[in-house]
Amino acid sequence: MTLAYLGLGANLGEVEQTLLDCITCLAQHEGITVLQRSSIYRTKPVDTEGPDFANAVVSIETTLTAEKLHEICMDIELQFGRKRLYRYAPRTLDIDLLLFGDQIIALPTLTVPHPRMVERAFVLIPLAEIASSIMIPGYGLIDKYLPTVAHQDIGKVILNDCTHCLTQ
Ligand code: GSY
Repeated sequence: MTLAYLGLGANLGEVEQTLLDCITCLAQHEGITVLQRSSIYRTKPVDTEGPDFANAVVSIETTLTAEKLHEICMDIELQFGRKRLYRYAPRTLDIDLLLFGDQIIALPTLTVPHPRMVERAFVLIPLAEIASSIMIPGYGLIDKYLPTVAHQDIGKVILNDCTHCLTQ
């Protein structure tokens, strides 16, 4: 069993609902147990175009390998209508495998920890909410990176009529 963290993002469509539906979808998968969800945050696009994003991070426990989990995440992105038109196109759903236990993975198709996570408030702030002082393999404690993203524009979303939240 491996404890893993996934970063969720969307900037097309009903973005908050998409993230909640995505979590439901992950939880229905054999070999995946969703443990915690961070708050949902509204964030300005970084290295990409289009409207503001909704972002969140979830922790899961999984019996799957990192490669299989990554494959399932890409399948779910497609189910939610993601089209890879060009590298940084706006997207209906993006699921990033941020951390997979204490593993460091460098495959042609998968790098874990996610290579840009320590530069991004939309990853670090929700991650720190559910895993304060987590150790990022190869990088060190999250605390070291939080001040470096403090200037980035990010705000918590208050969900009013959420019927299937794990935590609000
Ligand atoms: O890597 C996730 C996709 N993505 C995002 C995102 O989820 N949120 C924000 N704010 N900017 C982003 N740029 C990219 S690429």
